[in-house]
Amino acid sequence: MLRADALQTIYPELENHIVVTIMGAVAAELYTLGHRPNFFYLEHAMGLASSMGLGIALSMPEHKVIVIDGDGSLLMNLGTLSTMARYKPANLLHIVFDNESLLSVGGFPTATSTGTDLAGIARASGVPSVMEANTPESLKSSVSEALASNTLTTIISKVEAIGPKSFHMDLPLLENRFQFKRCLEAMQRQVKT
Ligand SMILES: Cc1ncc(C[n+]2csc(CCOP(=O)(O)OP(=O)(O)O)c2C)c(N)n1
Repeated sequence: MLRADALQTIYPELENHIVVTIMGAVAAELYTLGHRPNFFYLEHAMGLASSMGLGIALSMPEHKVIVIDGDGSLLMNLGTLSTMARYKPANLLHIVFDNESLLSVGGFPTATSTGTDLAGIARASGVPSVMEANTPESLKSSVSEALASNTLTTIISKVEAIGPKSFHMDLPLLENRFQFKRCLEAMQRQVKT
């Protein structure tokens, strides 16, 4: 499965929720499908999109938060699975696109290419719902099921190590940051009124 196709298939599920992605290829792919003020692309801080998503999910329990992660990023911060499982926010969905590669910096193979099983690690960390979805259709149904279930879920999706031709996004990090913060504040105000 191509990650770009997978993203296109689940885009309707993403667009009305808070979304935090890792940097590089997947950020550019989502941005190209259609940027929204409720999307934040966490540049530079590899491995921490899930930590940021966890913090938002805990402080905004009325809203669903979807983290889009990569295998290299998750491998750099495996402790995030234990921390997510410890707090178990029901409104957090963690999608990991596993291309067995550090695609955004040249395609060096990661440990999932030599047998590391991220779904197994997520289960053993205590994440209450772990799914594997390797086709666009199964990913779409897994995402719908996870969002309806109100249960912390990690979905591991194997994808090909193919990214966009250009990673250019006409949205500087600071602009994205301020826009996203204001969007979240407006969402919070709506809950209070
Ligand atoms: C702490 C840290 N180390 C290294 C980098 C450089 N870097 C940016 S993207 C990336 C690869 C990310 O791999 P993965 O999460 O598997 O996503 P993919 O690029 O394959 O979509 C690396 C090593 C970084 N941004 N931060």
